[in-house]
Amino acid sequence: MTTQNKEVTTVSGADVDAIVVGAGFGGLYMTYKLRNELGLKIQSYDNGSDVGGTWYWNRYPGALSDTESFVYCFSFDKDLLQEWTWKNRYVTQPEILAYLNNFADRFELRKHYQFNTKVTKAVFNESTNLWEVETDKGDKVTAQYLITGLGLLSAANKPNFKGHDAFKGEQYHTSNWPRGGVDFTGKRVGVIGTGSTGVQTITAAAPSAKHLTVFQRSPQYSVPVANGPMPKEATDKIKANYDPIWNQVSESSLAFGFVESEVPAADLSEAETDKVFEAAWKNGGGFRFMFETFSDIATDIKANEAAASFIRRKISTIVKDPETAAMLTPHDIYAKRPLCDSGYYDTFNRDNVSLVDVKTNPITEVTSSGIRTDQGEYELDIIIYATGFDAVDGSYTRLDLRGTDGLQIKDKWADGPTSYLGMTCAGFPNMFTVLGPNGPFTNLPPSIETQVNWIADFISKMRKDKNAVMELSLTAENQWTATCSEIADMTLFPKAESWIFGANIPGKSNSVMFYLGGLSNYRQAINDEVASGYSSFTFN
Ligand code: FAD
Ligand code: NA7
Repeated sequence: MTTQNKEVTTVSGADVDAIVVGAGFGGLYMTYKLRNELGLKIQSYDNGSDVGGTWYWNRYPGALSDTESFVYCFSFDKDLLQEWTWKNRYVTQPEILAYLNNFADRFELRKHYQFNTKVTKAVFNESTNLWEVETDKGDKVTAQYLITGLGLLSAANKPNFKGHDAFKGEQYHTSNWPRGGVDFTGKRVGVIGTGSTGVQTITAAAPSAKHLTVFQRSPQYSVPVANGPMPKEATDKIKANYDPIWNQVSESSLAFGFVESEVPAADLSEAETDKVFEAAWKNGGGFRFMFETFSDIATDIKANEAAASFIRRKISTIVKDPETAAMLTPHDIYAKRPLCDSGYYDTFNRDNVSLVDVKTNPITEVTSSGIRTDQGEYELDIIIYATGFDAVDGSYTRLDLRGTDGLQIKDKWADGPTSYLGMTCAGFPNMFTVLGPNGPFTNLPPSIETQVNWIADFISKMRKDKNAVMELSLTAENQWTATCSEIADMTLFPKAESWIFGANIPGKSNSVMFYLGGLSNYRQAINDEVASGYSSFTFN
């Protein structure tokens, strides 16, 4: 596959037509669309030293996608779908990174990137109608369009524990893991955090550490994924059926590659629901456990309790020490992002693993030799922060990003981030956000592809019509935010405190950050905007 070398034209006196920030799924595909298909002159940046985004940074042990491999990829290149063979049912971090590297090579995308470069400032100049972008390497570049693929889980949340700099051992955040890996052999390792990342890290690190201490603030519900090699026959079947597979994905809500249940659990007996849950658990339920078994686990409190109760009983069966089992058992609603694991609860049966409750006894400080709570000090050689992300808007509010009238994005979003369709923002002309706030909550590559295609079509239309500027109406943005809130309120997700609503960051406004209406309805909404002649926008 070669790059299409279409003629490059730069409009409006800008240095380049478009600046793309990010080299994950979003930034790479945007770069491909704008350069290879539309022939725009572009400059792309990433602060990593190479492509991969999430999968470049999150190299912690056990890092695995919770989406099955056959749909954690791009769908547009039918040849690539046939040529690329996934090794396992769920994709490990090295395999996804290899896939994205191959994607960048295939379309010769690296030459459009400047790596090791952080975009620090982007200001819209109203007199020239151009974005003026600055980087930490001293670049100053102007462009008609600014397209951000900053990632919704890329700004790390590292709690500022008293004394954290005094620790004499090694300390790492999972999202900035050393490229050469970390050797746990003979080491006393402490992991803070038991979300998706913590669960994966703990399970993978336990066998090699001398001792692993898990600092748990909130226990969570987790379901095994039963990862393993993809049998050749299964791969062949998928490859022969990719057209219907992608049709099903785009017509589904979650885009996870399975048919979501339409059967409610609320009126069934415990014996009836348990039978279905047991089968899902055995087959490696993962996300399927919440969404393929029954239709109402995320919306009906009784159905939710049936699923939660099943997982609680599993914990008490798997974990041998009753005190540890009790600490690991959540009693709240099952409405955070569902966790998937590869033997998490069983890990606590190991002699070298212990659990510390830091909700009852919070971490008071990091000392030179470990972690201290009111209960005492835990001596450690390595501290791992699996404490998550300032999700969705975090990578925007950490930037000096200004629209018209000097409006700073962090001020605009002080009460919670807003957008129209997750892709455009009032007061920020000619800026497009891939996976911006209030975009779809799904398996993400299909949503990324959908958004990038829409943005590329939007830019094509503007070029065809010789528009210099697009500006979104605030009314459209407010309506979209209201729609996202209304849909979220129909689910149980706002009732749980998690990053999905910004509740994990102290002081952050707790607000809706996703469109929970599903990919199919989302596609309808963005197509309606096009069909209306982009009526939510004004053009000059
Ligand atoms: P990213 O991959 O996050 O890329 C953003 C890039 O932008 C990064 O490289 C970052 O360094 C760069 N960047 C940000 N700000 C700047 C700046 N100012 N200047 C320069 N560069 C900048 N999603 C799923 O659908 N299924 C899963 O199973 C799944 N598992 C996940 C597991 C982990 C551990 C994590 C962290 C995320 C997971 N996700 C999963 C979400 C995942 O982030 C998306 O699937 C997808 O990779 C996002 O791609 P992206 O291009 O939008 O962002
Ligand atoms: P999460 O889901 O936000 O989990 C972070 C964990 O860290 C969670 O257990 C937190 O406890 C814990 N945490 C955070 N701050 C502290 C402090 N100060 N003290 C103790 N414990 C703390 O992040 P993940 O990285 O696991 O997952 C986020 C997404 O990224 C996920 O969807 C993956 O796909 C990748 P809490 O629950 O807040 O009590």
